[in-house]
Amino acid sequence: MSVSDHVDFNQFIEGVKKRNPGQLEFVQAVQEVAEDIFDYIGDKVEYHEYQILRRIAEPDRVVSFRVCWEDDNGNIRVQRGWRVQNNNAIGPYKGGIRFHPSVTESVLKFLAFEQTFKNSLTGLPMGGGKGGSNFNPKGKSDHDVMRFCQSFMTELYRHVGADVDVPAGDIGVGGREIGYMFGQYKRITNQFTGVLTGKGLEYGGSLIRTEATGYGTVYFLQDMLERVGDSIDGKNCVVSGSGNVATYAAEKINQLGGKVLTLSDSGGFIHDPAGIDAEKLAWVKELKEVRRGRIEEYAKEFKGAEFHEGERPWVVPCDLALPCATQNELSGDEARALVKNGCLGVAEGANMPTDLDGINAFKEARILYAPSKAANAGGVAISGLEMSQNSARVSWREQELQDHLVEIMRGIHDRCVEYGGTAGDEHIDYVRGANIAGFVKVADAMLAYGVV
Ligand code: NDP
Ligand code: 2IT
Repeated sequence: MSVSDHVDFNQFIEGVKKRNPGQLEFVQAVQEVAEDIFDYIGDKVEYHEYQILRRIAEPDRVVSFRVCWEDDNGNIRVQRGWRVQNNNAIGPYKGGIRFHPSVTESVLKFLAFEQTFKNSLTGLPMGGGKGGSNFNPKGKSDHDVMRFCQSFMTELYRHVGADVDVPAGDIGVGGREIGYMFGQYKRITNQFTGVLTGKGLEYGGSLIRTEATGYGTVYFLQDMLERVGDSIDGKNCVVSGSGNVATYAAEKINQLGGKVLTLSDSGGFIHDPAGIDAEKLAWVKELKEVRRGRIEEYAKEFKGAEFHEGERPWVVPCDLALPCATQNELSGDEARALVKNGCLGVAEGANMPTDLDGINAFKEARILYAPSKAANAGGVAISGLEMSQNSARVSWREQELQDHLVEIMRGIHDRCVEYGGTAGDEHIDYVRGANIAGFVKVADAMLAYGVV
């Protein structure tokens, strides 16, 4: 069979669109990866013959279920839950759970697809999965959230397991929710296993898991800057989001001598020209984690800061930009505005925050641009080490884990350089590097298994 017998990129994408009607986010994620993979496998007959990309872009299974729960006022509420198990060629399915009203099957399929490549890039034995619900935790009491989490796990427990599928947190799912879900899993199965990561330290969690995604994103940015003889020190940074990833990315930027100018939430962004230092960041963490308030309160608390309702922070001139909130939060026009204002590096803490037009704008401008599957892999990497610790029934020391995180991020960076460079050109296409490096390991494992 010759390569020319096979579908080309356009036919492939048309097929993905036809098979996944209305699933815009999923098609977007597949398209972004497929462009680079088709180019790479142009002369590699085996990958075509065994339909490897076609198979990775078709989840192993999508489980959808009803989640019924009773709220504080005695009302019966009905939500939809999902677990997308995308690919387990190189390890148990692994990936977060998202609770947000915007969750759809398309969103979870895009996240599980991306997770497959991201987990491969970490070098650890983890397949790709993602789950969640359209449940909105905002404004709900702890008891509401507990009853929802218990009901969610009452169905999910059949589909997960320490060697099967290991969920963790994502938007709307942090330590509180993981605790409730782990408690329910343990109650139903009578087993104490590493079925979830991001657990509390008292019951099998790992040190630095909370910090790992944000810290790892900044380490990746630092690795890219170092390669071109630059650093984070003295740089103005624009960060979006104000949750787990955003706050720990901001913390690490501060530690490395950068200045954080912005944070945001779904209501808008705050701009603090004086910089969001460690003390102000502690206030934000308390606002978000304990009081569960809105970022606009920051502008009332700190003099000189402004709140921009309903807007995104990319209009603020900066050296470095870190989108850390959600998908498609940075458009082509916003990418071009960042470049025009002198931005020299972007590292994505959120998953797929930049749309396809924006990605092309960054590529054309040849700035340092780290796509999410590479830049935010630090979180799932420490999740992988939480799984190792749980299996061995040990807890590693903080410094050991900090060193692992730095090393894993550097390893991902170097793999991106290996696959994303062009002879005679110093510039690295980190998007291409991440896509191909992530693909190769999964693809070769799939080839080893034959057609299954
Ligand atoms: P959190 O729930 O802790 O925070 C999410 C933040 O994003 C909040 O500030 C939230 O604002 C904002 N946000 C969410 N949805 C929207 C929206 N539709 N429009 C504008 N702002 C929005 O989540 P995380 O910090 O954990 O996750 C942030 C991103 O990082 C996600 O893309 C996630 O997939 C990704 N990620 C997370 C990892 C982790 O370990 N937690 C690992 C790798 C990636 P509001 O409160 O108003 O909703
Ligand atoms: O998108 C992600 O990588 C996560 N939400 C973390 C997944 C995990 O299993 O730690």
